[in-house]
Amino acid sequence: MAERNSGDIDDLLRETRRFPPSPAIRAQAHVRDEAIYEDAARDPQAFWARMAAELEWSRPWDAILDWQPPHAKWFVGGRLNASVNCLDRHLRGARRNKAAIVWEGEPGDRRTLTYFDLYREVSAFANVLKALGVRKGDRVAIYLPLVPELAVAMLACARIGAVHNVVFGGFSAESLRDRINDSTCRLLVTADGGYRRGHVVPLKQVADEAVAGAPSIEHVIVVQRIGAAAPVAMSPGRDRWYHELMADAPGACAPEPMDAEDMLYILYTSGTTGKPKGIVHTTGGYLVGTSATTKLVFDLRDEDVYWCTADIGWVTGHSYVVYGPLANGATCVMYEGAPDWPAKDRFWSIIERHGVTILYTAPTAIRAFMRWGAEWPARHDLSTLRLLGSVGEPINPEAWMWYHHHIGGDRCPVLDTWWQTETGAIMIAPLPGVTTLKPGSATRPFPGISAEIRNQRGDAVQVGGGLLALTRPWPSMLRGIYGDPDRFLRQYWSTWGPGVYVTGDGAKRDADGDFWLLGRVDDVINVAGHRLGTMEVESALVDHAGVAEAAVVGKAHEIKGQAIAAFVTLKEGIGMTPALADALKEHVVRKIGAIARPDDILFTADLPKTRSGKIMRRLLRDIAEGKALGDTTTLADPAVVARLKANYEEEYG
Ligand code: 7RM
Repeated sequence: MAERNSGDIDDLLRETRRFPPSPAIRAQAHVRDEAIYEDAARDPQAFWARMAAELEWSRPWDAILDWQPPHAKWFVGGRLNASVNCLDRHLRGARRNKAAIVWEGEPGDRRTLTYFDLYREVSAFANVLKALGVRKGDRVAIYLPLVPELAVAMLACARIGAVHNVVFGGFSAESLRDRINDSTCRLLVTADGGYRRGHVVPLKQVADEAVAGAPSIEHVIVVQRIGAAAPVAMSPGRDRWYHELMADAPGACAPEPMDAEDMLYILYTSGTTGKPKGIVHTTGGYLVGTSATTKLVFDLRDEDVYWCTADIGWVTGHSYVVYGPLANGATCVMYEGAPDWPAKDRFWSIIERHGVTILYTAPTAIRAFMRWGAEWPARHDLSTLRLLGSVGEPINPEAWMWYHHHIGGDRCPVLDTWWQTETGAIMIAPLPGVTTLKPGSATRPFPGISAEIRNQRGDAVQVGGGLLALTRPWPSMLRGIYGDPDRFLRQYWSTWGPGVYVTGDGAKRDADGDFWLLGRVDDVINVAGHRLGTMEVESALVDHAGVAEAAVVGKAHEIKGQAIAAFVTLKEGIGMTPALADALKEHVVRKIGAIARPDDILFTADLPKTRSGKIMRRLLRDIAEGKALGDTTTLADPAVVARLKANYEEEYG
């Protein structure tokens, strides 16, 4: 994928086709005209209060917002329980017997849980957690494949007021351990394994390694996903089987009435240092943000079969596989495995089999489908689809058009949705009944959200490029970084004063007022929709005994959006061999997880540095992408970079 810049977008805009909402979409949409934007802009708090009123509260709020920049409290004094809003609330009417989760395992096994089934399972597991000593406010780590028990465990925590800390099943033992320790979790829920491309991922083994260095863990609950094919060691007294505990757990559990501002979960995400940040989300505002955006962006109706393909280990799965859709009483498809298993039409066969109406996926997946060819979707009946969504990275217009043409057809709007772990919910996206779409643009801020493009001086840019800022608080905003209030202030609220949230993304606004996202402007990279810090990967490399110094950059990649390129200097006497390059890649995988495996490793005697010793990543990016070198005048030794470029081209060019 070609990297985006402002000039490209000017060219694009001249040629871009516009897609106004079709009469069919408009006729049925929840939102059909601009009034919602105007009302929300006139009084954003009143707008959010209307959205909040659609949830069930056990105590009404006293005030909508208490804003002491950058600290916000939403729905002050209000009480509610997230699991009640996702489950109990739907049991009173016809949704009681509606499918909540339609799940497919990678090997082809299937399970359907109705809202009543899910309610019973969640309540029983809430009782299990309580019996093992978990109390309100305690942290529970969850390290599972994409099985229904993952949603069950999250909602069970929410039911009793425990704080979940879900760790993506692809992360290493060390990453899991650090995330458990940072938030001192009492209990871990894992599985004997998961399936990925026909192989068993040994989650329990990794979990054991992590827990060996995590003294706060008292119990490990193990879901039996694999069984006899993957026997696991159970540590007596510490480890318990999920199914055994559930066998005699009562199926009703009184929900804990939570303060709107009580913590719902912590989710770790990469930042600009080597240490991931524990993003804190609270109960009331988060649920308001996720439920309102799910309903209005996806124009959700009771008959929909909704599929967000994200793993629940990422924020997209938290907000748009679990909380947003379940709060709306939706039928949610979940799929455990890879899109090309057993063949490259797995997604399309799932859509056909379950009659999926709404598909929400990532540009990386779409670009892989493009590469595999339109003959794969063409084998299936995709006519049930009526809306398509995209998230995780900038979507290039070619991918947007392919998605539109080969998957959605003319009847489906394609909705690009921009947001972050920190924002909790969608911030910039079209509303399907109202917004004119442009391939490659996330279009406009959701009602009640106020976004601006700012230049380095902090002035708002009406038309043109700059840094994306959010200039008003919103209900689902992060409330902090767990255990690190200073980093919260410094990272997000110090550039333009405590009332303006810094997103870390570059963006451009066109003459129609539409937003075009350009990617990160900091040392965060986005590999296949997964967020990683260059410093994290550098720390993993430097951890290897042979490495003296490392510099990591993201380079444009046709499918993954970005790939990792690492420049490494070795210690005295260590040979620059291909075998060592491979060993370093494995070392990074072991330290962080497979998502962090570098594509390229280039050994070098020196790294390009400024006279003050700062590594110039910009130049390394130019080298990795085979571009002409930018300004090198601030370098201590310009010859270093010229040599490096020549070597890189020899190796990878
Ligand atoms: C939801 C999620 C957040 C970062 C964000 C952006 C990038 C996400 C889009 C996008 C362009 C999009 N959370 N990003 N969505 N860029 N258009 N529609 O991905 O915390 O993991 O990552 O991802 O750079 O800052 S995340």
